[in-house]
Amino acid sequence: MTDYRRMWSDLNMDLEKHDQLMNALPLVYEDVFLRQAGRPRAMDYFDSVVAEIHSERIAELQAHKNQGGKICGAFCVFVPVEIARAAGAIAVGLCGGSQFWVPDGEKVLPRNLCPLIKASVGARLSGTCPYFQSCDLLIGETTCDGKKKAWEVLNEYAPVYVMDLPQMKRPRDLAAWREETGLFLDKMEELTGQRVTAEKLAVEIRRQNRLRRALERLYRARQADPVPVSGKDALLVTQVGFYDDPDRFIERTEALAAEAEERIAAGEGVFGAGAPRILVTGTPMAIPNWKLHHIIESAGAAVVGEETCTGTRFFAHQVDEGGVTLEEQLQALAERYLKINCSCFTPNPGRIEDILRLVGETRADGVVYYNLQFCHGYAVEYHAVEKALKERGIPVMKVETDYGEEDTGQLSTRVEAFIEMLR
Ligand code: BJ8
Repeated sequence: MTDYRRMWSDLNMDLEKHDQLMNALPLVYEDVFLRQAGRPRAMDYFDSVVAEIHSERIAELQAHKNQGGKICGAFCVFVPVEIARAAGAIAVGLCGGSQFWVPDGEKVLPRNLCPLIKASVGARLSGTCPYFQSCDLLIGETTCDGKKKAWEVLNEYAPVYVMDLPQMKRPRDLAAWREETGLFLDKMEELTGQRVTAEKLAVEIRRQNRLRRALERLYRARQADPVPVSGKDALLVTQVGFYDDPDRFIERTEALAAEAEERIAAGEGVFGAGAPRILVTGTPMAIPNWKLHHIIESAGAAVVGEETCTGTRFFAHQVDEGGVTLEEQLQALAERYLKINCSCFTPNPGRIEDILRLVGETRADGVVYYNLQFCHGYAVEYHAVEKALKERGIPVMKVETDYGEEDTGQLSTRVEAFIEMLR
């Protein structure tokens, strides 16, 4: 038995089923990523992270645990990872993006539920995700109804702590979220047995701000024409940012952004100058969900930005670094996180403002509204987004899909027609 198989076995994983999952990945990855022409050299690192997705990073998590450290897993960009890290824990993102996990999720959840939720729960139930198996605590949150209720089911299999996110953005909601942020700090201290000091929290606030800035630098590079990095590669980078070692990730993302800037200076790109430019907005795309980007870019358009939680909602806005006391830092954290414009808020005008601004910044020719099936919040919010875009003459199309491949042909036809219209 190789060391990694022993590690997975020690994590109580279903090795046979896990083999099935991992056997499919290299083929898909080659088709979606490695066949792209003219990729930046700095993408090699992210390719290697995916190649070792269930081995090297998991070994790092286990080394942390062997030294008495704790691991916590989150499903939403509202969870302030700075606090978990300041308490000595490693935080990883756990959202499931694979159809492989959906059938196991459907054993305990309704079939007519968002695939992200079914896959996330299925990943835990199937014993095939070493990130889930490594976690000492799962962090849920009260965003959409599906997730909120799924925590109750998931809690039968692993301990879940739920953060209560307000659904409006009034001053009293910010006060409630500030209080919730403090309770999360208490919970993290209880989990790890370590005190969160203002000094430690300041270090983690600066670290996560650097990580956001690195992603933002890459995002800005994509505003050039020709675009120096594909949307698929940029999406992959953000997905990796949810579970990689943060310092290493910052270094490698900055290297990629620097290479992208060199390409811009040299007039080089991965698509020809003048290729149609698409802004994607909507529900998150958890790894390995690359379906829509692959369809768009296979049709010859470049995805130049994502107004999603695996895009700008992950890295927009810095936490104010001026806080000296824990009180001030918690307030700054609460304020930054409550700026995220998820459709679970009502009303949610900030998201429309963001989309309009991003269309301008990215010089997008059109918008593709990505809606995971049965995600009602984003589905209903399409009405207001479509209205705002149409009023300004910005073409938009809505894509509602799941993780399956059955509709790929039909979606490709629709996307191709949309892109043809943009040309
Ligand atoms: S902040 S988008 S990560 S909640 S797609 S599970 S909303 S039914 S993932 Fe999300 Fe946080 Fe909001 Fe972002 Fe529900 Fe919709 Fe599924 Fe979703």
